[in-house]
Amino acid sequence: GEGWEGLMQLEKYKIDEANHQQINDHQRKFDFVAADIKNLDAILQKLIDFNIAIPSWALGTGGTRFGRFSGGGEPRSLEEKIDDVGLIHALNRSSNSISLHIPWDIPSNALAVKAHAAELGLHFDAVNSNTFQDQPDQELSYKFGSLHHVDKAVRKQAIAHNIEVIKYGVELDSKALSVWLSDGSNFPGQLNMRGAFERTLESLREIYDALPDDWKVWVEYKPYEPNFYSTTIGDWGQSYLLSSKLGPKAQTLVDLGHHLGSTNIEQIVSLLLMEGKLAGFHFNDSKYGDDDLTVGSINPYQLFLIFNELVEGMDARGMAHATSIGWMIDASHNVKDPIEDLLQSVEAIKIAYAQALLVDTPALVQAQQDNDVVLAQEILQHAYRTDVRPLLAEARLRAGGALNPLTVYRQQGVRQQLINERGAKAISTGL
Ligand code: PSV
Ligand code: MN
Ligand code: MN
Repeated sequence: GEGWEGLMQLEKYKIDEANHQQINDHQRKFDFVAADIKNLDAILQKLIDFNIAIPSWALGTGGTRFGRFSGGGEPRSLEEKIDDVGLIHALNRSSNSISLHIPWDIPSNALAVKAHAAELGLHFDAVNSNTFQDQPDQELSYKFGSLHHVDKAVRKQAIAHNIEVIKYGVELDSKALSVWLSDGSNFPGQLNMRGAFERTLESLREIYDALPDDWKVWVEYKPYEPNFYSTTIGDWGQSYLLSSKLGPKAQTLVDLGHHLGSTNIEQIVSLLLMEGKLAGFHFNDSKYGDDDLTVGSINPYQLFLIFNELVEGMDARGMAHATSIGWMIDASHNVKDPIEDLLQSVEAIKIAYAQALLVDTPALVQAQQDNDVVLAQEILQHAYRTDVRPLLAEARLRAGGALNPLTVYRQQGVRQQLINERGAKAISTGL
């Protein structure tokens, strides 16, 4: 709408003005940390290039099955969701793509949707299929699963849905289909687990065959929820088995919240990367399970250790950090303004990335070779304990964003403007 375009213009002007006010403070902090960094410009360029996709379902207040407390001004349409991502990207210059969940967000006019996104400097990341809920017009139920279902007719319906999602994605220039299945069982005896796995593989083969040449299918795993006895794609081994049987276009997607407590996720990441089977990430944080909390809010050290494996493993294989795997947030915002939460999440990811870029790799390799455990830990934690926030701010400044996105967002009263335009009771479509 009109109000929004006005806001966007205001934003760029206001961003520059806010940067101007903060520049001296920034420069002092930046000079301090920059003085100790040898390859400073290369690191800043990597930070500038690094973008994280925003899921279309994260712009509204998530809530739980117990309730949903909206903050108001939520996007009422796909167009308004794209507007919100455009705003995030204008502020942080690190969120240049959006990932759609279908049918929560159906791009009925793909050309118009694409053009609208492009105006805001956005493109479309992976498209997500949904066979974990029944839609109102749906013929057969997914109550007992989808791609693993004992009834071939249900499997066919779920396969057809995935192929339809690929078609939407092709129209949007997406390059990957992301599949998460809730298929599983709630009680011992309910399901033949081998049979379920084999049927899932057979169904995925049909979907795989429908992929365009330059596409990938990302197979996400999760140990439990909504099923509480078995999940048919329950861990990285089961996903890896499927993706390796399917072929080179299939890879394993790591959602950080989809692990049992204290799992060593960075080790999983390093081995998937080694095998060329790491599709990418759904970033979030968790204390107990699939909590979908703000990235870096609970265990930022784990996030750093994951990025340490990524940087080391990608450099060893000559992979471009920004483009060779998928980077996406998958979080739910129950008590925070979703836009603020997403700004925090992107910041946390880039902090972990910047810290990993600071690791003195040759020294670490030598310490490992010498079995100098103390020195190895010192090297990692020296990087982790560096305050890299001025590096991120400098990268944003150079990319045309805000030195401090959250401050500008608050100072400008953006949420209030969204409430004025969309209403205090505006509830996001989709999830
Ligand atoms: C399932 O918990 C999941 O992580 C999958 O990625 C879904 O697509 C998403 O959450 C839906 O919120
Ligand atoms: Mn996920
Ligand atoms: Mn999840």
